[in-house]
Amino acid sequence: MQQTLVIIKPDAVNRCLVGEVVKRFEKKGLQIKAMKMEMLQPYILKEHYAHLKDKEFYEELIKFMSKIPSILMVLKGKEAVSVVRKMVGPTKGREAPPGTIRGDYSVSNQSNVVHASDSEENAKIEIERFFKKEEIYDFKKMNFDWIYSRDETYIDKTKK
Ligand code: IDP
Ligand code: MG
Repeated sequence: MQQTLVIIKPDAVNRCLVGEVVKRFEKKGLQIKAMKMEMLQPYILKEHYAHLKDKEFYEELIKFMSKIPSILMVLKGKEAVSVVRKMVGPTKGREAPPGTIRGDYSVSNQSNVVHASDSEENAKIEIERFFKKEEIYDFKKMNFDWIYSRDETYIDKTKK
């Protein structure tokens, strides 16, 4: 099974959308392995958004993301990275289709409610960036047997 990083961004925290967003991931069947509230500091955000450092909106993005606390989560599930990205939708809120989190709750390019890792490789890097090992809990999710078929859970048992 895969793990992925989700950040419920300051706009969503300020707009009281935390429960709404968490509910969607839980209902989908993803396992919450870690969750915390944190005031993200500019140094870590600069690292996290390094791929955008030449964009004109970069400084503004760092300010927005460090203004008030965010909620950070590690979610686990089969192909969790792409499952979560599909649920989140494309970057720009106005273009994101209804039914996606951004499509339902954002009309902005910047204030788009959630961050989600875009590849398995980046998920690993991002989880390490924001979470200590001991903040991520390893426990058997009771209903995985009902969420996946036998073969899906069997294959993954070897990988954990
Ligand atoms: P992603 O969040 O969908 O992976 P990225 O291109 O990695 O999109 O951009 C990271 C974040 O930068 C976006 O989620 C959004 O908050 C912000 N951003 C992206 N494009 C724009 C823009 O054109 N104007 C303002 N902010 C932007
Ligand atoms: Mg991105």
